[in-house]
Amino acid sequence: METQNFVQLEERYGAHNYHPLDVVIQRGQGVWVYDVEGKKYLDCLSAYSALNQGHVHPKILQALIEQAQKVTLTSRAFRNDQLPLLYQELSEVTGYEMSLPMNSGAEAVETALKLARKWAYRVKGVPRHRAEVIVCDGNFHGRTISVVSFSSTDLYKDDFGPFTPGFVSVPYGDAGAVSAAIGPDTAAVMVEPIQGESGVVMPPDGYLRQLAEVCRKNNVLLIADEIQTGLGRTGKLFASQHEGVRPDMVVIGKALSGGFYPVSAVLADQPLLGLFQPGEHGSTFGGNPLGAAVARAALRVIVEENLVENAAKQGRYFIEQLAEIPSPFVKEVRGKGLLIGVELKQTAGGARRFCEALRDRGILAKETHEHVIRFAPPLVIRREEIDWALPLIREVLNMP
Ligand code: IF1
Repeated sequence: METQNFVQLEERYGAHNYHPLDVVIQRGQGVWVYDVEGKKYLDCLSAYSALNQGHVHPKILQALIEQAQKVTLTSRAFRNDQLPLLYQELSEVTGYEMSLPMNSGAEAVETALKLARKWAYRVKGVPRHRAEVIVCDGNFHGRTISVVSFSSTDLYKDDFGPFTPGFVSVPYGDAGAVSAAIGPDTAAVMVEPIQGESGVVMPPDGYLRQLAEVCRKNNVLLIADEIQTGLGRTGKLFASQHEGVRPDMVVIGKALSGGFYPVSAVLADQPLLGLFQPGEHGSTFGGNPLGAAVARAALRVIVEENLVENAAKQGRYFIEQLAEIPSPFVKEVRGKGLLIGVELKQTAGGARRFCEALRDRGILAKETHEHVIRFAPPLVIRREEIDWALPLIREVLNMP
């Protein structure tokens, strides 16, 4: 079957909650994917940073196959021999004492919010059902009803009320606004160190450090959503580390499984994660042995292959080179590590047509927020692959 047949089937039988580029991927390896017509593309999206280790990483594949042949799911009614090792290895790699495994990012965000509320009632002494969480305008934390309750994007939210109360949104990048929004019932502040969906929006230097300080002073938890920025993407294991900040809770997902299988987690120390009592929270698949084995291998690859360092190094080069491309359309090139946004001027006519032109030349990138092209290749990318892409990107940024 050809591309158009797959597109037609999808349009006919699938819900239309996406508007994908018309490329039908059949196989992937490392930074490359191949479509059903055998055409090769450099993946510059990495499934929104879930593929930091590259497509079908052989070590993660091996772990998946081996575990799938043994046992895949036990439920948490019983214990399995993979989850304890994942707990231990996550703790060693991240420096947090404990973790709680879920599946999708949104579920892990919900988990962090539940824990923050529980902490507010049981430790801080907030009156029951009054806890508030401060979030930021332009946030993206997932698609569940509670999470879209505090979205500032109409498209994600408008038709899906009634909403979950208990959230206050303040401008992103303004620690003073957070400080002013804190009251006696504030449980937590939840923030993305860089806003991915909003168009790779980088807060001013010092923002996260100031937030951490404001939170500490006011006995409020700091929750970092590192689902997209974490696990090496920005050139540190966590983006919060660029400012030397250690949030009370870190939420991770996406690359925790190297793109094989949904695995997410909340990381925190014992005084916080120890608050959950049996029965209060859970998931059928969360912490299953297949996901745990995959996550263990995915973490090992990040460490053993020095992907954090490579993201820093290649990211510096990629951003530098992109910034040097002369183009009538580019307003700004920004990013950290391999999370890069090229913001176009209004006169460019939107980023979509540039992404389509990139696809035609063998580069897969996705527009975000209409005017930003996001470049976020797998962290295994090498300089020669960036050098292959640069002239093509240059050509596209100079189309009529
Ligand atoms: C989609 C965007 C990226 C996330 C952060 C939580 C989640 C995400 C910081 C939820 C998910 C996704 C999901 C995907 C597109 C995507 C995205 F363009 F919408 F904004 F990455 F930039 N926190 N991000 O970025 O994780 O439940 O999806 O596992 O189509 O919704 P999830």
